[in-house]
Order: sequence, then C-alpha cells, then structure tokens
Amino acid sequence: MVRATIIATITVLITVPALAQNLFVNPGFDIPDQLNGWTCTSSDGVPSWSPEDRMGSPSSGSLMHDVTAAVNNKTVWCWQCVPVNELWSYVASGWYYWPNDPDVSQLGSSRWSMYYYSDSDCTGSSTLGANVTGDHPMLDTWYHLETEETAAPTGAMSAVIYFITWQDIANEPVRARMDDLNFSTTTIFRDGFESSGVNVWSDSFP
Ligand SMILES: [Ca+2]
Repeated sequence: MVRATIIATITVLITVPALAQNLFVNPGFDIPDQLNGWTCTSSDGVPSWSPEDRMGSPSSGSLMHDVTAAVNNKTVWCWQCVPVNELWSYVASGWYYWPNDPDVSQLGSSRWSMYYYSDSDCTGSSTLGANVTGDHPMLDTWYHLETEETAAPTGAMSAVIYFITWQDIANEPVRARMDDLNFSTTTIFRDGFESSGVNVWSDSFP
C-alpha cells in the first residue's frame, strides 16, 4: 500500500510540469476598455481593446488591430519590455483570430517578433531572438502561434516582444484580434554551462 502510494506520488510529480511564470502585464486583456501594460503603434491603423474574449469570458477581452494603410506591407503592433536573465531561454506565444467581416479583406498575417537588449529598459545593443508568422486558413478561428525557444545572449537584461498584424496589399484593410499572450522562460536552472564560469552554481549541500 505504501509502495503504491509512493509510486502514485512519483507519477504525479513526473506528469505535472511546473508552470512557467508569464512575464507580461495584462496578457489576457482582463481590464475592460484598457490596454494596460501595452504600448502600440497607430500610424497605419488603430489598436484597441475588444470585449470579445478568446474563451468567451464576460470579464475579459482581447486586443484588436485594424490596419488601414494606403500602401503595401504595413502593420499595427503592440509590445512590452520585460526583464530577462542572460543565457536563460525564452519563448513567446499567443492566440490570434481573423474575423469574417465584410468591411475588411483579411489579406495579411499575424507575426510575433522578439529582441533582446543589453540594458534593463530595452535600450542599448539589440539582438534578434526569434520571428514567427502565422497564417489563417479559416476565418472566425483562433490559432496559436509560438516562436522558437532562444537563449538571451551574454549581457542581455531585457527583451521586447512585438505582436504584429500585417496588411499585405494597399487599401485592403485587415482586422485581427489577439489574446492570452505569453512570454516566459523555459530555463529551470540558471546557466546551462554556456558561459565560461560556474559562478552561479553552488557545490555545498544544504
Ligand atoms: Ca482575454
């Protein structure tokens, strides 16, 4: 009986992964009529809060981008600057939705992009982390999009993650919503020995 309990406990420990902390502020757009925590561009369209939540929650909403440019390949994007640790690995992800709306052409794409910075306020030298582009073969459908996992370079202290809605063709406006955005580390132990030292490790047993 004891052995069975121990085996059951071990099984639970193995099959329940630790949830990585989401480093974004307001990642699910829970505050009505607000884009708290997010900074957005508006030169080629309008970013706004939408009451339509991905899971249909009446107490949450989503981020909406309307791109209405008179030239090809224009965007509206929103981003956050978040702290990172050098040599830790990170991944950005989120959900996007292109509505079937006669007012828009929907010829475009959703794109996530992240950059690492050498200073804590997302200034200094920058390094591209990852880019990823999502298609929307069906309208009125939520799709999940995730960047590849990348390691913050030596000296990195912060990162910017851009959530971009891209309009392909001039005067063919597009509209997309985003929700449940995430940026988190995939590193459990600091320093996977990519650096030349082992300073962050201890050799004493507690
Ligand atoms: Ca939401």
